[in-house]
Amino acid sequence: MSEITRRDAIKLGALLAAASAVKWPVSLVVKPPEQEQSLAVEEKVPVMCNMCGAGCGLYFVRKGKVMYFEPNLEHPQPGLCARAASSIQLWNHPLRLKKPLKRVGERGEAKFQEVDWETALNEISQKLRDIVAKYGPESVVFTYHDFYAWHMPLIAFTLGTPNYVQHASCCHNASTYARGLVLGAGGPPTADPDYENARYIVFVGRVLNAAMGMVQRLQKARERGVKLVFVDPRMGNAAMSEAEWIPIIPGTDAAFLLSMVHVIIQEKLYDEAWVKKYTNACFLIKQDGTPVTGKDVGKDTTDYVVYDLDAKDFVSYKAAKNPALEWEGDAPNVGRVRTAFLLLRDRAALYPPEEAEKITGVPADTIRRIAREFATSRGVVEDGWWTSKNANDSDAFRAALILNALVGSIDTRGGLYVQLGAKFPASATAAPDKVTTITGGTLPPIKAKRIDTLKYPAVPHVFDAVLDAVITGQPYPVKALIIVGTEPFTRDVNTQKLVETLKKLELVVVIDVVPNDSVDWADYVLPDNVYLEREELATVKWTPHAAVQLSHKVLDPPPGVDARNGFWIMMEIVRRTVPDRAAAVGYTEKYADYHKFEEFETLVKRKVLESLSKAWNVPVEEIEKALEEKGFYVLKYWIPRAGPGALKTPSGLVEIYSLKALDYKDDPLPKWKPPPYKKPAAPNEFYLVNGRDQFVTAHAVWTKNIIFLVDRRVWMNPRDAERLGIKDGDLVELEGLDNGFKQRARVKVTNRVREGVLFVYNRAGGRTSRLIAGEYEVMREGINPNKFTLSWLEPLNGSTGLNSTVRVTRVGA
Ligand SMILES: Nc1nc2c(c(=O)[nH]1)N[C@H]1C(S)=C(S)[C@@H](COP(=O)(O)OP(=O)(O)OC[C@H]3O[C@@H](n4cnc5c(=O)[nH]c(N)nc54)[C@H](O)[C@@H]3O)O[C@H]1N2
Ligand SMILES: Nc1nc2c(c(=O)[nH]1)N[C@H]1C(S)=C(S)[C@@H](COP(=O)(O)OP(=O)(O)OC[C@H]3O[C@@H](n4cnc5c(=O)[nH]c(N)nc54)[C@H](O)[C@@H]3O)O[C@H]1N2
Ligand code: SF4
Ligand SMILES: [Mo]
Repeated sequence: MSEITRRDAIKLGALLAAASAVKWPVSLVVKPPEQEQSLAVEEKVPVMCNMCGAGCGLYFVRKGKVMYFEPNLEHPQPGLCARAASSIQLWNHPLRLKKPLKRVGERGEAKFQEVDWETALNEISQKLRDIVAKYGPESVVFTYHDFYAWHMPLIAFTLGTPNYVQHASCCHNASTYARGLVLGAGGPPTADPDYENARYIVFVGRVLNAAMGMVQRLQKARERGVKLVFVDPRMGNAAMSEAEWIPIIPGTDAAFLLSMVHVIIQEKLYDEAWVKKYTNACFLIKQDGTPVTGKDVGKDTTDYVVYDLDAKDFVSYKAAKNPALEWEGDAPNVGRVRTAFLLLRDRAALYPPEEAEKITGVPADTIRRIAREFATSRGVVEDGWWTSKNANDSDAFRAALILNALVGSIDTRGGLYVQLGAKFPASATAAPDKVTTITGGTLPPIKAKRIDTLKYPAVPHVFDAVLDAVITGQPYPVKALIIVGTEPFTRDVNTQKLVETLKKLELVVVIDVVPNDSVDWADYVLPDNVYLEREELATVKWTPHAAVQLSHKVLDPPPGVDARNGFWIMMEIVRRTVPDRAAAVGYTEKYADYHKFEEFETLVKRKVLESLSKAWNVPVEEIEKALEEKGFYVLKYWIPRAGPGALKTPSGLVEIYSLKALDYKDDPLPKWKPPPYKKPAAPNEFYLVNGRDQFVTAHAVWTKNIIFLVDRRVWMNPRDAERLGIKDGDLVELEGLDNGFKQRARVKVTNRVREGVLFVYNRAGGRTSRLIAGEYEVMREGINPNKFTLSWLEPLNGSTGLNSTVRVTRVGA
């Protein structure tokens, strides 16, 4: 049997409506007409790859029964990497979740019985009704990652909970905090190097084999001879050709980058005019750390003031003709004041290269050379994606942004762009007086505050706060967890605490496509569509331009797989729990009939398109036509300029001295803090770091091509191996220095990892689900590095520490 496409599905819609006894989607799995089996019949439909969070533009091509992908080369972020190419294997994966499952054993035992959708959804909703009645809707938490991220506010607010808590504290919270403080920008794609035009790029803890659009843009820069520097305890694949690798001690990046700041200031290698014009370096700061305003010094303005060397007076920073960068003196009423630049200079002076060498293990001469090369070529320091590694990383990424500011590399050619933003509307917004949804519905306000930002106010999506609430009942109880397309066991810190939480919850639901580790702990497992089986309208992430894209639905689930669209699954759970609220947002009982759901999706899509059309003053039809035919639409092109326009910082400028940090009672300047895990002290104690490469991936680690390419060994430097008498391929046991957790793995001896450091790929191995079977059992081999961690989180932004330290014992050949 073969499957049919969306177009066929539309044609079939009428037929199906007549055959009311037949339930979608099973009935859609039909044999296509004979002539369509011919390779000559070609269909080429744009889709957005979902095999990692990058969302590249692909074409899904079908010639008869042959299906494959091509890159969408005109797309602002053209894709197609090995993970994308293998994604068809997720669709007809032998371990694919096929029917809703209900737990019959203990949590963790993975004993289930198959149930039908009605039973599963009704039982879940019955339980949720009890929980909501007893503890309030806020006791229900959704945790998720990329899948349905846009839909989450609508789903959660309709249920009445503010708690949709993403993966971000384990991903980008450190750099998001930094971007917020220095640039007033948001998550990783909101700023990134202008790769095409870059002259010199410093990557800190980035492998870059993630997000093909970037790799392709970078290729253009490579052809022009850009210099690439990878600061990383291990050498990733991207660092292997025509690049410099700087093996650094884990968790010391802030010291390295601040030392670069020191060299650049000391040797006057910064762009003084740019710094004066586009940053708040000239702001005058009082002894208590707060900025001087006109009012403070008796002027007729509430603006921040600078010292104007021409006027020889305190002048609004907006009006100054010749602001002083290095000025210190007495100001009326406020006493001694100094420019922000002088404070930065003094902070960076704590890290002269010789001192930084002691912290980072990078030779002082190297730090000096990189600083000089970077400044004289007006380079760019990449601002980070997965930056939650040591629970001290936000300072590193603040320093990275300051380095860019010092050389005038923000919103300039070859510098860091600040993304235009597509003005994509939210699916729902919670205002103090009411909730409004994309469908035009309104609901009473959400009373409870988010469980994460109560504890980590600066950046949301800190899952550890959910665990705390489950275990302690504080600040309010959390009783139900719905895990959607994300895997807390390979995602989050502190596995013991996660297990304790999963045992304690009153309801655990997992919505996934394959048996990830948390499936074993679920009361109900609900099989979702893979991305090729649903439509998705989204922004284009990794582009400076404002652009949107449409991923078309190209497949139905294969025979025997009764998967449903996760948006429907969640809306149905919500409707069956709180029918009146669901009706208020336009989601009524008629959508219980799954094949009517497309109407609701179409309504939502229409509203988004109308909103975009209004925001950009482009006809809906024009956007729609482009999305249908090419899969994307560019709303506005970014053009490099001399420096950024008004930023969303308190001053509107690049804030090398962060005024927002003062609101959080945080240090306005970055500094290096030692990471929270125990420092290796004995000869057999190591840092354990982890990361990615082309063949290791979020979402796709399950596909067959990838699974057998992945390296599940622990990388060890030859000198360490020799010292410990360990040979390539030997079996070792790792024991967490902080939590005593033990796990065994084989060693790969390679000089691609710094001495004293071990490296493993995250998500590649150490899988535990009892439902993993057959040749896929190889996924059990190797290490899950997260199991060696405790709840190490940065205050304010909750960025976690996923590196750790371990003791190594050889246990066999
Ligand atoms: N192939 C692939 N691509 C992906 C994904 C995937 O899973 N696989 N996931 C997507 C997602 S969600 C994200 S966030 C991005 C992430 O993409 P990146 O931000 O590029 O993150 P990683 O690829 O994990 O690279 C982490 C690197 O940091 C190094 N490292 C570890 N600790 C330290 C440290 O203390 N200091 C320094 N300087 N380096 C350190 C590791 O050795 C590793 O080489 O990739 C996206 N694309
Ligand atoms: N030690 C360590 N920890 C890390 C990282 C690291 O590099 N090292 N990286 C961190 C980062 S940057 C991130 S983003 C997180 C990522 O962590 P997760 O968000 O957990 O990402 P994945 O591991 O890719 O899990 C994705 C899940 O989605 C499922 N899935 C795939 N397609 C679909 C679909 O269409 N629908 C549904 N419902 N499910 C689907 C997959 O089967 C898988 O279970 O991990 C973080 N944790
Ligand atoms: S980089 Fe990520 S989104 Fe892009 S093609 Fe590869 S897996 Fe897909
Ligand atoms: Mo991530």
